Amino acid sequence: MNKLIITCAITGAEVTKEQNEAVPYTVEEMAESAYQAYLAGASIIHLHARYDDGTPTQDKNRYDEIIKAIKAKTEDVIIQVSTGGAVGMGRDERLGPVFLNPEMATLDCGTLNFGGDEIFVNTENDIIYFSNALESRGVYKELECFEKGHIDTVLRLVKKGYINPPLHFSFVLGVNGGMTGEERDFLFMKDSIPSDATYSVAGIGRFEMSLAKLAIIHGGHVRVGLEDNLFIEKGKFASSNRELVEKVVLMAKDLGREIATPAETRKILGMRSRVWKHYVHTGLIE
Ligand code: KMH
Ligand code: ZN
Repeated sequence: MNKLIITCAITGAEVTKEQNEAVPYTVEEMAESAYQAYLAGASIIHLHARYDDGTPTQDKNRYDEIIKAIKAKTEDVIIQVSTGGAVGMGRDERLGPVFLNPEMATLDCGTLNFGGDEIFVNTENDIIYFSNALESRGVYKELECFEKGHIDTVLRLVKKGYINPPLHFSFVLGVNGGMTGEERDFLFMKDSIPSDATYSVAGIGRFEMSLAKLAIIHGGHVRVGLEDNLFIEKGKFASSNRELVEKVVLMAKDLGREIATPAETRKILGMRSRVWKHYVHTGLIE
């Protein structure tokens, strides 16, 4: 079986230090948390920016600081910036980090309730707008699908030429308002994408490790991290992002899957390295 790509979603936009003090906010906390996750086996860091007080931001300058701090510890790791940002942010605000020409970014593929009165808005035109921005800059897309209808949207937009291969999906399951994360949900999602597409699974909360196991068994890839889940086991907080990655690495070892390095990840996903090198050598690109 192919090697396992582990993504670590180190902080997100919603979880707080009040919930788990290991959630990183500052540039140095983010860089260290990303580096430790990388040392444990993560080849991709899914990145949201925060200010020091924890406020989420899509400010490209803040992203630039964080990315540079991570790259100072390891140039190797793949940075995947979020274009989802936080609920309520507008289209252009969310696009901020894309102006850094990052190596990889998320593309959220549909609207969903996000608990309480929150709605995470991704209209068809939003998706097309983000896809154009990413493709025109050569930024590798990860297609975030929170339920099956989002996959159908992607496939429609592929047919119309608005989204182009390579198609790499992320099934984000277990969000309050999205599809849940039972085995049948995972199988339905996995069987709904084209056979030459790749996928990773991000289980929210209690679904994180059960879905990781299913993805490892079925040849998919895995995302873990404090953005998605604050616990290492029922009733026990995770002490770090590294601890969550280590748990997946052990699981993969038990199940006979080797872990992909960043270089192997680039090959498996069909990524080009040109954009990343350009970023590293020149920094901000307007
Ligand atoms: N913070 C969520 C509203 C993404 O990173 O692309 C959206 C999110 C998805 O986290
Ligand atoms: Zn995210």
